[in-house]
Amino acid sequence: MQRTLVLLKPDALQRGLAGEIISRLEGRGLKIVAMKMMQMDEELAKRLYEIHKGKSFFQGLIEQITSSPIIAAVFEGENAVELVRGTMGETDPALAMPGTIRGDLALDIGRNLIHGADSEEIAEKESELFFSAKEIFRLHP
Ligand code: DAT
Ligand code: MG
Repeated sequence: MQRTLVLLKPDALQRGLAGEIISRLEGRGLKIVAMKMMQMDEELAKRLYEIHKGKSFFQGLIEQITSSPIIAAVFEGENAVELVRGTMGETDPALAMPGTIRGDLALDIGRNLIHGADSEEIAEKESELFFSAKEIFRLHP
């Protein structure tokens, strides 16, 4: 069983798409094991997107993700990292396949609705940025 970090970005909440996105992930068999609504500060955003530091879109990315509240969640399931990434679709909604969250619902690359960790190792690091060990639950104790 794998766990992965998911963020519903500001545009997801502003457009009233949180339920739809969560429903699509649950529909793939993924289960919520942690969830919170919060507004990210610049420090957290820069830690999350550290690997993109120096890229042309970095500043805009930090501004967008801190502009308004998000929902952070940890989803659990077989192959959760890949399953979430596949359900999200490509980074650029113009290239994302129909049937994916971004392909069906996102407007453009700067407003692509959802973040998902892209490896198991990164997922663990990212989950620790948003949740303490006590905030991540076991569904079948
Ligand atoms: P993903 O979110 O699919 O993991 P990423 O890690 O490559 O994509 O980039 C993180 C975010 O940065 C992405 O969701 C949107 C933004 N971004 C990436 N490439 C961009 C670009 N060329 N122009 C504008 N924003 C971009
Ligand atoms: Mg990424």
